[in-house]
Amino acid sequence: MMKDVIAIVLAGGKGTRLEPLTRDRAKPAVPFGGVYRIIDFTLSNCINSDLRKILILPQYKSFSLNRHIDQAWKFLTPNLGEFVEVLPPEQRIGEAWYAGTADAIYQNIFRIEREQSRDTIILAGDHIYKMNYAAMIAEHRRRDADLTIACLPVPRPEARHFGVMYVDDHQRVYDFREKPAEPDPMPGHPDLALASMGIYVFKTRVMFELLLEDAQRSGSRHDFGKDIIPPMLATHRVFAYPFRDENRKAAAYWRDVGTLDAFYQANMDLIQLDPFLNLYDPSWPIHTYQPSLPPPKFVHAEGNRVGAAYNSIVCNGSIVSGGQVHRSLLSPGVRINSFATVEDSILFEGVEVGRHARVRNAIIDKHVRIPPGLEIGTDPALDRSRGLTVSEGGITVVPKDEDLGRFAS
Ligand code: ADQ
Ligand code: ADP
Repeated sequence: MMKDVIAIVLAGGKGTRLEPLTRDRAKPAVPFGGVYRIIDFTLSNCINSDLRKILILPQYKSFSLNRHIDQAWKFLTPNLGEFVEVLPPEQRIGEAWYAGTADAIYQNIFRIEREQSRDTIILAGDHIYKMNYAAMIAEHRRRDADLTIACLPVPRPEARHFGVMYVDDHQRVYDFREKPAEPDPMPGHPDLALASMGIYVFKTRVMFELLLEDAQRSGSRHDFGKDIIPPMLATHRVFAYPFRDENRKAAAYWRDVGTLDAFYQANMDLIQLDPFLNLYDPSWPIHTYQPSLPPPKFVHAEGNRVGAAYNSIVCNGSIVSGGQVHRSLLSPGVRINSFATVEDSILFEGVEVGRHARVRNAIIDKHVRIPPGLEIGTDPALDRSRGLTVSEGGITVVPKDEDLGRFAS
């Protein structure tokens, strides 16, 4: 059944609120969970749902994303009609990028048409969750829907960041408001509102008709939530699909990692004793590219210093030698030297923490060297005065290739 469905992953968000992690990479390409990039979760959902025709539409700074897709996602078999393709916006003169989400798809209509797929599923490349899209597509077909929108209840104050939907007893959507200032509650649940997850299954033919109309309409922002969905409710069959989590935990897990604090927290969620998102479930593997690196090593160094990591994830190529790591995530190729401590932090690939250095409540981007004795994240005001970004939640972020040598004593 999934052979006549094409998946389109929108990967073009600017990711301004994730600065400086998105300074030179697209948001879906930001490293996550040690060995992954954010987009790996959506792409793994596709593969695990047997969707194997995948187009990715990036927009900004897509070099790092392209490289990752090439390295990690080229295992599909073109001979069987399977593909993962990255389609950056046609480079025109000036600033004419994709205008909105609908325009990104409209501009690639010819590529999509070639597949002659019955349905199209539109996904975001920047959410962390596990979902079986095949079940959603089956329900879409059973109802003969023109559009099916995945949704989940969220606390009402948060709902203003989402498209909010109102459904009847048969899950038919009769109202949709993109990011309303005062979202109305769900019937019977005064504290909740029904949020769109930005996951859409369209009958491909209907989607084409709507996109062609929208392209002609003056004043349209060419955005699904603002311009396509609300006017089609009266004329088409639009249904809600309540999110079903494949994570097999009590509470459904879906995170938009759009801010530094949300990104930090979602990473930390992985290292809980009973993690909110389980990476170790063989029935729902998360695929990625992993370079050939030696296994992680823990060294009991000179002066009886134990090198150890507690309640942490430590990736290949890392060496913890005479330093201590607590509640942290060490990506591939990290070095922790003697007398150093790392607590509640995320260290990206190739980070080195010098002797007697201390890292707390921090995100350290690729290849940063923390000089011996330096403290990062122990005093947010000091970090701000050093010109580093400190999130609202008090997480210090050290950008890629930052030279911290000037702060060392
Ligand atoms: P937002 O995520 O705020 O809300 P938007 O900024 O349009 O909406 O982003 C949707 C997805 O498309 C993101 O993955 C983004 O990276 C990507 N994207 C944005 N502009 C793009 C472009 N021009 N080209 C390619 N990709 C682009 C949306 C819906 C809400 C819904 C939330 C759920 O509009 O109704 O509630 O997603 O997170
Ligand atoms: P990531 O840190 O996400 O793994 P890459 O290392 O692939 O990303 O590079 C991300 C971005 O950094 C690229 O888009 C490129 O602009 C910039 N970059 C990487 N290496 C170089 C280089 N040697 N010279 C100039 N720019 C580079």
